[in-house]
Amino acid sequence: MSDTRFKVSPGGQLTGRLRVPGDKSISHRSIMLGSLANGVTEVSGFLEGADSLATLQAFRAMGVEVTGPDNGHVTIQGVGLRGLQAPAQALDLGNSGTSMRLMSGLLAGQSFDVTLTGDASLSSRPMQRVVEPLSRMGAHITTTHAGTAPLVIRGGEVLHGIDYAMPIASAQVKSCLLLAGLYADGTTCITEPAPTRDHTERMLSGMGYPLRSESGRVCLEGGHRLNAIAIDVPTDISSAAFFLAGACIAPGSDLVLEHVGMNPTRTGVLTILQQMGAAIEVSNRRDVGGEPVADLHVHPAELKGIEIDPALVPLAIDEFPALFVAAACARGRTVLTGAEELRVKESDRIQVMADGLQQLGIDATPTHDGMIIVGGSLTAGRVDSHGDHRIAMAFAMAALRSQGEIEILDCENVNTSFPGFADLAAQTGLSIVSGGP
Ligand code: SPQ
Repeated sequence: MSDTRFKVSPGGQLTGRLRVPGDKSISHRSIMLGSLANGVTEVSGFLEGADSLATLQAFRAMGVEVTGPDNGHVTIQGVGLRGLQAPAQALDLGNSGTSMRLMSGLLAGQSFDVTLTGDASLSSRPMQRVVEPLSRMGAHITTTHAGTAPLVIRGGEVLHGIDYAMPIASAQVKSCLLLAGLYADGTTCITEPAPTRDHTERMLSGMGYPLRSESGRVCLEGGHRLNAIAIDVPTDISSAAFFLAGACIAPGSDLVLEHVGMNPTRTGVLTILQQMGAAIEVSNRRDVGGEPVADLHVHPAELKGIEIDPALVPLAIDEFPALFVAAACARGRTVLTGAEELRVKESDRIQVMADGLQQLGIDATPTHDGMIIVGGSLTAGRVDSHGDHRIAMAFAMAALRSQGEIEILDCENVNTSFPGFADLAAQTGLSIVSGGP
């Protein structure tokens, strides 16, 4: 547990124009695919957070020359699909599930052995979901008895394409198998039970890799090349979500979030907030390098509780901590179902959010696959984020409507996805102090 705590005084409003940091999912993929491309990939808007930096360091450790990040700018000298070198030691991926799951696919096709490790949270997250289909492709990967990291990946195995129907809607599993498919004989096809984020497919296509994608099924053949491109990373809608929820619940707010990634596989948070009655205006829609972006103008609104459509869950999977806070401030009952995946994120986001909301006087009942929240008045209190960046930021925003100070424990990992969160939130109107006990 880290010593970093947030202390947030009650009240305030969020005003002004701001840009949250770059998209985490796209930042990871820019390093991975930029490294495997032929030529020089120039990335702008890269997220300088601990998770994407763990991916960057891992590729440096495999011999890729990466310059930066410098103010979001990264230059990657691509080594081609076969140009990675054996790292001198295990690759430590910190807190980052995306790094571990995507890289396990890509590394299963290399000629060298490699071990992937992570922190306590990452070492408790399920990896069998990638190891099992990769093994079917011919990969050799060992895990702990519990199916968790460290992952020991044996090099020199011949991979074969498979036709895989994913049992869970996971962009990480899909992307992992697509990356393994780059190295496989024949065709790799993946069918998803519901749409999940498609940044890997977009970037592969942008780099000229032939890929077929239609109605929930994506296929590619191994052995083609990736051509380096310029990648302009939009800002992360998952980071914007805290400010969206905050401005919705705080009277007097008037906030513009600029250049937000609006990929339709990520915008479930907007749909859900709008169904709850939020006043969010979308303007200046444009395309940056194959990803849609827009500016979002948010005013406070009287939110109402809703039954969240389970079809929206994968499209808003990382935004539920922020949405739970919005639901706590809404009139009536909000019911979430079909979201059992939240239990295996950086923390058990159902239990940890329910505990924290109850601590703040809200009627929040966790269920096996979601939560029932009855909107009410938030009291002062102390909540434990359990080292989960999104839980820490969500409870910080709750103070906009609480009756007293909210203290949030174990906030260091906010740096994994949103370095500078406390400063940016303070500039925007949140009375937040980050520090030790
Ligand atoms: O990388 P990590 O730790 O798994 O990050 C999270 C997050 O909240 O930042 C999940 F805990 O985002 C995942 C997301 O939940 C990032 C991601 C991706 O970039 O492909 C996909 C989602 O995970 P999954 O398991 O649904 O595929």
